[in-house]
Amino acid sequence: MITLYNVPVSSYGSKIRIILDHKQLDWTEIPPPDGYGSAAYKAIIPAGTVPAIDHDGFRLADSEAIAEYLDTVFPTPPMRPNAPQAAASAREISRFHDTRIEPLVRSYFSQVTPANRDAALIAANAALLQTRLDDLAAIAAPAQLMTGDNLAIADCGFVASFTIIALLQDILDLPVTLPPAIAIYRESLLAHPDVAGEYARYRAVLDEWAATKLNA
Ligand SMILES: N[C@@H](CCC(=O)N[C@@H](CS)C(=O)NCC(=O)O)C(=O)O
Repeated sequence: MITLYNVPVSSYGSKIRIILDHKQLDWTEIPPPDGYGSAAYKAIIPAGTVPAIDHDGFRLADSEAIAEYLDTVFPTPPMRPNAPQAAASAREISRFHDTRIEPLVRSYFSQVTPANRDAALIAANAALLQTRLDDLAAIAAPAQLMTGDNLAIADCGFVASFTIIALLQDILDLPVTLPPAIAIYRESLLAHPDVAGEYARYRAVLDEWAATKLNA
């Protein structure tokens, strides 16, 4: 049995939910007791971060570690290429997302509440985010998905990030444009049958979260 510790709006959590569903695993989700980072949660998951899993008593944090563990223990359908160079390139893309794109996208969360907005910060971050998306277009060559036709670990983090970027474009007029190849990739990814359900859930949760901030 797999228990996923998660909070609804976590983008790394969304990445793991897609993998669990794609592999058709039995899993349940619970919130971290007293919230992430709490002493109660750290007694279970010492890193204190979400997502984390408990698989029959084996506990693990960090979305990339969890993704690779799940793909090793439940290898069907495989979510990493076999060939060493293709596997390493896929991991490079996944790490680029997790370390270069997601943290930057998440840094806008504080700017959603109108009273907290800092126009100069928004503009500076937008220029950096545009650079990183342009870098992604140079690093990756999606066809249709990151590693070909099949859903890979390298795809899963982008679902939440694309959703957040669209929200920010909408409410902050964020001057960021997806490079053409990445825009085409986004359409293929969000339409994938094992992604569409999580995409709809995440979008609804994010919209609800944003509505509370916009009315704050
Ligand atoms: N590298 C981690 C990052 C996870 C992460 O930053 N999660 C956030 C919530 S979305 C969190 O738990 N933050 C708690 C903290 O920083 O103490 C992963 O991929 O799982």
